[in-house]
Amino acid sequence: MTKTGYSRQQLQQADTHHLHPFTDHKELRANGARMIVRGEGSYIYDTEGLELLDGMAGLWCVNVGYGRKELANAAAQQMEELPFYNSFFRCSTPAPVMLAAKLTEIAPDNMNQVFFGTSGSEANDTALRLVRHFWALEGKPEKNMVIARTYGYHGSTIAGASLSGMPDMHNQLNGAVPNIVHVMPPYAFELARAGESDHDFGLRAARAVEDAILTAGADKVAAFIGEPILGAGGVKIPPASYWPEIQRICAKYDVLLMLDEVITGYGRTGNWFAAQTFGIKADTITTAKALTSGYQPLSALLVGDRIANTLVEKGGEFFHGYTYSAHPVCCAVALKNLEIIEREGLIDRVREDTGPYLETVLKERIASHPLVGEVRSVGLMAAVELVSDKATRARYMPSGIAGSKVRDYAIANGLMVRAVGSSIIMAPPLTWDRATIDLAADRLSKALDSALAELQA
Ligand code: PXG
Repeated sequence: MTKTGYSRQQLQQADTHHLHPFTDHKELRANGARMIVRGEGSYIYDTEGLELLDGMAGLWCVNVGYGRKELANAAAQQMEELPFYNSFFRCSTPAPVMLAAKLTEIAPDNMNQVFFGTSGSEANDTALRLVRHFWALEGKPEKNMVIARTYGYHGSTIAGASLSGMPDMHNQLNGAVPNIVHVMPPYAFELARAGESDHDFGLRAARAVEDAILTAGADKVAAFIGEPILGAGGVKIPPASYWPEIQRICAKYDVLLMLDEVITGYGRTGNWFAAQTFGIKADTITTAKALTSGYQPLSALLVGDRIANTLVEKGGEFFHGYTYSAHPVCCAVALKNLEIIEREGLIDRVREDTGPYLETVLKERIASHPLVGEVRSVGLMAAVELVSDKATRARYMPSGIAGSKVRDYAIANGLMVRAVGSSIIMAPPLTWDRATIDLAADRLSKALDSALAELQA
């Protein structure tokens, strides 16, 4: 029974009217969904009372953990005072105004403007429209191509899916937004050539962007978009040589740099933004998720001075906006969430303590397992690559089988993780301490043992 009095069976029955995101509904209806009914700290609980350590922070977002009364109170207070008013027609409300000011304080120096939406997908739609509008205002409307990457993820709206490089999504689009091209991702584990150093691979992956610019002609290319670390595509961490080379290429051909920090923003990599972790100077930074720790839907597109100055000085009205742009309740929760992150020193802790500790634990306790081909992490964002042969990096077949087995055993052992193809992904709340990391490693090790026994049977 849940707090609301519904049993799992009742909920699963009613759930047959609910179309879930990214789900095979026939399969779902055959098996039923796990019903999560409560969260507290680092744990979530289902209808059957199973306690799960949440290794995914909800969906890469609950950075301050569950059960924060302060966030509930911030929402309640704002709802009582002013549940909604819009930011159109020369109106505004205090919460988004103060939030925009706060965001420009913590963002890289050239980021002084913020546009709000309710999701990462919406923010990327805004970003795409904005960069194309920028070049039109600069008298170059034909400079409108965007270069993105295979396995990049930028959302599920038509623009988001078009920018994303997920083949399955593109197959269902039946008509993507025109003038978006995809180049190889910086995924050394699978794409580096025999004997190629990480450094050289990073340069080669970045130069795929230069090749695309030269093929199209620099006067046709508006921007490059990328996640600092590919998240949903499998926590693919670029070699250190990648981002400086991308930066050089963008500067050389006057191509704008759009960073998608929907996952990496707000502390995940040990700084407010991964732009700071990797030293990237961007023209736009898309953020969402952990801006409110997922307690309310909110996105913030940070806009750099170059684009903003043109928009303000030459733009007139930008015909773009959502009813819930700058929603006061979401913004009030975001302000309180950022206050908690700062007050508790969560980002410094990730950078100086728990991030390095997670890396050590993965290297010392997980990497040597016979199923594991590579472990990698930055801050509290990690991947474990699963292989059938460590030397050749061969995978178990059918594709993804090892990932789903390890994930299922991890859940059975009380650890929620996500499988992406042949890898296991973790992005826990930033509140995890060393003991919680140890516990997660215990549960993951056991899952690896059980999965290996089954795969070899
Ligand atoms: N950009 C990035 C980098 C993301 O990770 C989006 C944009 C879109 O945000 P919204 O709020 O519109 O979902 C995302 C979202 C997964 C998974 O399975 C990842 C996301 C969403 C759903 C599932 O890892 N990321």
